[in-house]
Amino acid sequence: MNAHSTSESSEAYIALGANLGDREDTLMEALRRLDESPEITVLYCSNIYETEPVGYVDQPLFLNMAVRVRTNLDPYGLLHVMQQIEKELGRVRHIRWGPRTVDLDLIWMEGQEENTEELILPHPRMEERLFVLVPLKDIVPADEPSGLRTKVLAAMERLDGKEGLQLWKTYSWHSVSAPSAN
Ligand code: PH2
Ligand code: MG
Ligand code: MG
Repeated sequence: MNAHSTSESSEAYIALGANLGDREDTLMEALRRLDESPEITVLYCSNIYETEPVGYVDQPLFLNMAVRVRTNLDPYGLLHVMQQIEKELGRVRHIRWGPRTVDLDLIWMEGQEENTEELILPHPRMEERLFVLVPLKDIVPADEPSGLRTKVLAAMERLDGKEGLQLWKTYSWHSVSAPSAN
């Protein structure tokens, strides 16, 4: 237990993106490290999509995916683990929305709303980004109690065709040590 541990676990969704180096390898390493964190279990992974850069457009194509985790950490504890993984995998921040080895964004967490300098939940731009919504759609169940799936589908419809995105690899999660991809 640490200061950010809670007695009950909850589910959270994390979006991942990479556009420098061996992108797929970096995403897999990030998943492995998340799952190896003592208080985080990766439950489901989306497919991997190759996406055109949004925001700052003069940069390489991204690979994007999303994962659903279960954790005993509170939102800040989870965020700190994610930031540590970004750091370990060599992320250097140069340009806002610019190229990155790996980016982990906390998108949504069961029962949590935050609005601080450090963290806004749900993620304020999730509904504007197909590269977040399309992977989420793969892993948010229809019966998710807060209606997240309906929100994702409605936002996707509004954005239809506005961002370049294509399936890169179908992916199904079994265990990190033996990812099954085809
Ligand atoms: N991340 C950004 C800015 N632009 N574009 C794509 N396609 N994918 C991303 O993950 C991404 C982006 C800021 O984090
Ligand atoms: Mg981001
Ligand atoms: Mg980020």
